[in-house]
Amino acid sequence: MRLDLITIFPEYFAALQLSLIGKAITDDLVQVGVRDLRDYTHDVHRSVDDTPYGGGAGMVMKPEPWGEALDAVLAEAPQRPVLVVPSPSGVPFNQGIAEELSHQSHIVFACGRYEGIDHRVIEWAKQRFDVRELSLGDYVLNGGEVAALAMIEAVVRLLPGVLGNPDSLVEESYAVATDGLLEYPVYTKPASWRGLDVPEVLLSGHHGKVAQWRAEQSRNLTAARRPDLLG
Ligand code: 6SD
Repeated sequence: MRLDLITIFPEYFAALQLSLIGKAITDDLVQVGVRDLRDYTHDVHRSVDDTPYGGGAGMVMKPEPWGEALDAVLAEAPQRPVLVVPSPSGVPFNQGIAEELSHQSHIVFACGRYEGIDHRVIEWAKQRFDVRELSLGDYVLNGGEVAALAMIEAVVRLLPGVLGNPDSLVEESYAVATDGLLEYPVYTKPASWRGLDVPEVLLSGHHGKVAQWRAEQSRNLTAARRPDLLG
């Protein structure tokens, strides 16, 4: 999988070198290109923003640097890429979308700042990319970088060979995606810690009772925290 990131803060993506994603890059399961949007400007100030038509607060990202940066990505793209545009007005990102994106060969992330990107960039891009405007959640970030990092982590860990133990993928799709319930609580040694004991059933070695207890915990947690997930 190829990932291209367009941003005015390339340093955010240094974090991709860490942990499992860093290993996936080292192992060449993922190729990452980070482009500084200011490299596609031509004025001395390397301006990427301007005042909004129609007035209002804040600044809007100018279309020209975006056009040139996206042209540069397309010039090296063998096929029509996906363009993910993180936005609080996007479709809510979830495990199902992460799974879909994990089957793509080339994803480009357009990380906006200020009040967003001139809308003509999105309109133009629809002719050349499969554009996905995606929201990380109902809160406002300062830009698309943190949202892109979260989405990349959710996608890359699904690629074959990235997770050490693929059993954890099966268990978790049972817990969060397929079944649609929240994860039951987990424990490790010691069996007693600061006066708090691990639930007896987990020490019993009775696999049927353990499974039953976990299912009940999942159901109760989901009812309390995410009643919207229950049928
Ligand atoms: C202006 C952005 C891009 C600003 C964002 C995405 C979500 N879920 N919250 N906030 C966001 C994305 C904010 O560029």
